Amino acid sequence: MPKLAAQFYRPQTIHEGKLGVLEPAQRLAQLRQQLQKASYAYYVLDAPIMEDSVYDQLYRELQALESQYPQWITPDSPTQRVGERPASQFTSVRHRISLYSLENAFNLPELRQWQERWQRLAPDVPDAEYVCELKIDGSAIALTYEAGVLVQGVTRGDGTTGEEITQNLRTIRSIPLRLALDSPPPIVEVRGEAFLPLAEFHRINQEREQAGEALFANPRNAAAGTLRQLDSRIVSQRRLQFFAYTLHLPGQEEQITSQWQALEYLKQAGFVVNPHCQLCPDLTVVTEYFEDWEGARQRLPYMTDGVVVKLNDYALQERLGFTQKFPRWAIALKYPAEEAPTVVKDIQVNVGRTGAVTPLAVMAPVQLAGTTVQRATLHNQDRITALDIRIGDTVIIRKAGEIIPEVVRVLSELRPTGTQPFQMPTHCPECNSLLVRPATEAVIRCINSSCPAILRGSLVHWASRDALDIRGLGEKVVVALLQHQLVRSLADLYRLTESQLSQLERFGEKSAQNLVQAIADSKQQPWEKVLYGLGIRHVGVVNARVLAEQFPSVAALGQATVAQLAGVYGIGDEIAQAVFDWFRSPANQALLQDLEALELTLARPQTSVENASPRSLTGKTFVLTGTLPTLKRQDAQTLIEQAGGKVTSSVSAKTDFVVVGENAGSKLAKAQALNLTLLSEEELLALLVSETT
Ligand code: 1X8
Repeated sequence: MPKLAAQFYRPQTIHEGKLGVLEPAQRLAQLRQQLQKASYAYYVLDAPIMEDSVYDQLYRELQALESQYPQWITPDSPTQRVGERPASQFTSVRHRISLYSLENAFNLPELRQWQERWQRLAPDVPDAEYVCELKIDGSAIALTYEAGVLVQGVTRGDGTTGEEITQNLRTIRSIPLRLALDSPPPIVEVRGEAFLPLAEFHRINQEREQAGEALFANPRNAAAGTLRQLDSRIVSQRRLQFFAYTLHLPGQEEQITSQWQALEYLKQAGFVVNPHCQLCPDLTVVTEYFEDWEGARQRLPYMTDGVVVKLNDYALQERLGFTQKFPRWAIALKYPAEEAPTVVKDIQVNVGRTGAVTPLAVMAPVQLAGTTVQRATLHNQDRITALDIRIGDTVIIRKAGEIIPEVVRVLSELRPTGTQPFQMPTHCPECNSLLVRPATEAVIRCINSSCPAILRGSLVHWASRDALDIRGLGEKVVVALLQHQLVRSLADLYRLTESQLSQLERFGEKSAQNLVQAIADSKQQPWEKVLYGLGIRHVGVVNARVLAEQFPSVAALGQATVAQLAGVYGIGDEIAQAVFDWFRSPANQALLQDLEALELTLARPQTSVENASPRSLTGKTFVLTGTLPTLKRQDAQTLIEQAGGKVTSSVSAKTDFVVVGENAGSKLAKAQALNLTLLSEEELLALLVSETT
């Protein structure tokens, strides 16, 4: 067992000599029990009760006794977790009760359709309680206990027949070898998911990399591969874990009448049940659970790929029964896939607005996390070389959060013949200057300040949504403007005329008019958006907002020293230096003078009370529940955060405000029980306005 810093439990017998006054059989039983208790406290309760060295000593004593009296070794003895000599192969076992797979729903409308379908079969049930559980991305396992002792563990297999891997499963510390029940039933079957925590997955892959072995593609494959290891000593070195979620108690059906009770029973019996399960009074609360976990699951130490929604009541489950393939009373509501295979059709080299030269894979279009993707960043030459990505390769791409998708690995067994390793160019594809690689960076750069790619990128960035938000000024129009030499700087945009724009291909009178208007309108965009639009290195949306708040005008920001800049909360030395340097460039000074003359907003409004007390929602905690009349959840959250507030997913006594929309569920009930302040959308907006004007 790993090191503990807990209060120590020292069984007295340890100091009484090997056997003390006990008979060997009694001592064996006592040791088993003590070690089981300690192991349960450590692995299941996460609350250690015994020091490592004590555990080890008792364990060795048990081993010694067992080798002396092998006829008394029991299958639930802690020594049986270590793993045995390799098996030559696994035996196939027919499941006593089939393991069904779950029907999938890929969005909330499909969830509602499922509800409508089961309700048609039970028209007298208006709506029912559901249990929501996180869908763990691991391997499904069925465990059989006879008289409370683990006798068999089987993989899911095809649902009818699986492989007997009892010896491997015994190595999993969160699987009890003996149930923690006083009078265990004659037979129990428990199902659940065996999985590898992410940290353990990375550790195993690191070891494999060092040993020159093939890497596991993901934690699910690593868990499945580990469970099918013939040598259970290897299994015991990989810290698999187990969450229990299904209980079968043949002949004792009246004892447990709902899934929620079953989870409770499983906990009592010594299993780990995923702590994030929730009993939901209706489908609206199920929806909230699904939405809340979409983001929160990214912070869990294991992989999940959706939510399993089950009707809680066993009687209703029984009434609905099964289709050929699925239970009708449960469904897997999946989060959009974040990884998908596709083929690299080309590798392009892009020059960004900072001069950074980045390779980009152009791929066959593929659905990923709910959108169609055909480009992925390849980062830099080092990354391409490490993964050996070539044109023609089949690759796995991944999207994590808002970031552009990236290639995570190459399926080299699918590589066509005649491909070549990819090499980045030595000269800029736009202006043919020699590219340089700064000593401390992995990127290569074009350092020609008049490289057309830099101006193009700056213009596209200036017009983008988070910057000046100029509708109708996308990449294609920017390219056309540059080709016709209509603009040479950001400021030139504000001198464009309708007649100039009408020269451009596919530009009618109306669209020319609209664009000129949109550009003129952008002069009203606030100082923080202009600052972001300038494209200073390291100054993204958040830093721009922070800086614009601290420095009320471009003049104030331009005069700030590096130390003053770095003194702002959230602004590090590197950012401070980048801002300082940007203002020292004569070209940038000229640009600012130009923009000022054109009357862009380069300062905060003078009269606003915002200057006196901005962000007065600082420290306030909000919870959103139900559907708001006009605002999307994300928009409401952004508004609150912009005003300095925090949005959390669960209601507690620490919550300051609960914003309540239509069909609000358990969160509303809890908020009322806690006597918290409830707000409608209208009241929220009023609060935001009164805080900022
Ligand atoms: C599969 C899974 C289920 C649960 C969690 N993770 C899974 N991978 C659960 O019910 N908590 S149920 C299930 C199945 O029935 N195929």
